[in-house]
Amino acid sequence: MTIHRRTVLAAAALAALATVGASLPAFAAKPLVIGFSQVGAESEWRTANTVSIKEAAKKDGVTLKFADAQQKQENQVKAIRSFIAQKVDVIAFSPVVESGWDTVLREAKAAKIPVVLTDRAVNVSDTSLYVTFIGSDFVEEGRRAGKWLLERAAKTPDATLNIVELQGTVGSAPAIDRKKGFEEVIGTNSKLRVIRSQTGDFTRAKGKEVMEAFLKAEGKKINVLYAHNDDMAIGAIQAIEEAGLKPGTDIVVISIDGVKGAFEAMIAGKLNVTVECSPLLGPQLMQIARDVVAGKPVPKRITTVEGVFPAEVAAKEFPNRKY
Ligand code: GZL
Repeated sequence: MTIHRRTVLAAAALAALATVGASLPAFAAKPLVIGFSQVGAESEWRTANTVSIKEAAKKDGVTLKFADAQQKQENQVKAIRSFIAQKVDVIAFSPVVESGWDTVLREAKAAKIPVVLTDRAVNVSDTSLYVTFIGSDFVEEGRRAGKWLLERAAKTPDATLNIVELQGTVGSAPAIDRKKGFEEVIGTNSKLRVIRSQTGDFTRAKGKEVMEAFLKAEGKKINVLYAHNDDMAIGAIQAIEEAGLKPGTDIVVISIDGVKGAFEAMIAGKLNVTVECSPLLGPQLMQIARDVVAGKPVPKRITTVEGVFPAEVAAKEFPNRKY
């Protein structure tokens, strides 16, 4: 049978189905179109998050319009406006910072395009501007980092521990909340003191640069580094070694994400613990987008389940890591 004849027959079959009000077969439904605005490519975590989303879209037959904002809010706003103009079915994004989204999200609402937040939250006056937020509990991640340090400090109860902190991107939900959770826990022990705190913008390069400044200012007074992500910790580890000190021994190193680079640093004895923050949000995002378009109820908040990985378990756990 020629392709033309097959096409005519298929069209006739669909027309017949349509006339009797039958629902079109799955193969005839147009693919779901999702516009996704990604923060950037600033860290191992972000790269793994992008891979998860792109692979899940491909596997799910979703048409993904993907925009990398290079860590600039104005680029995310432009991308969201472009998705509105293209009349995508769902807009999803990981907001680089918490504030400044009300106007563009109102435009999406006026265009009747549902918005799904992934990874990071937004601060908006009207929470109906987004359908749901899929991501980690960053305050809890900060608490877990603090609890690990409390337990370690209990072994030397009389020692004062001077902590330096590498914060994430200024104004971002993970930076704000990881700081909050960590301080909430270490505040219960007056011997634990944050003596320097500055943003490393979640990158290895900036993490190294700021740690060099911390070491220049405080030197051997530093007992602990708390980094809001593994990439900044890995950059800082280079600075610590270049200063002739032993990361993981002379300076205890605590970080968050749980990327492969962190496990390699723990196995090398240079990092003491990483608190997991899973970037593997792709499959959940595709399912939620389908449910939203189908008009199914979805929870306002979907929190990812995560663990804590001290150096002692790194070698055993490493082969199981997916990012
Ligand atoms: C956390 C994510 C953060 C990671 C960083 O969910 O937003 O951004 O911790 C990444 O590695 O850059």
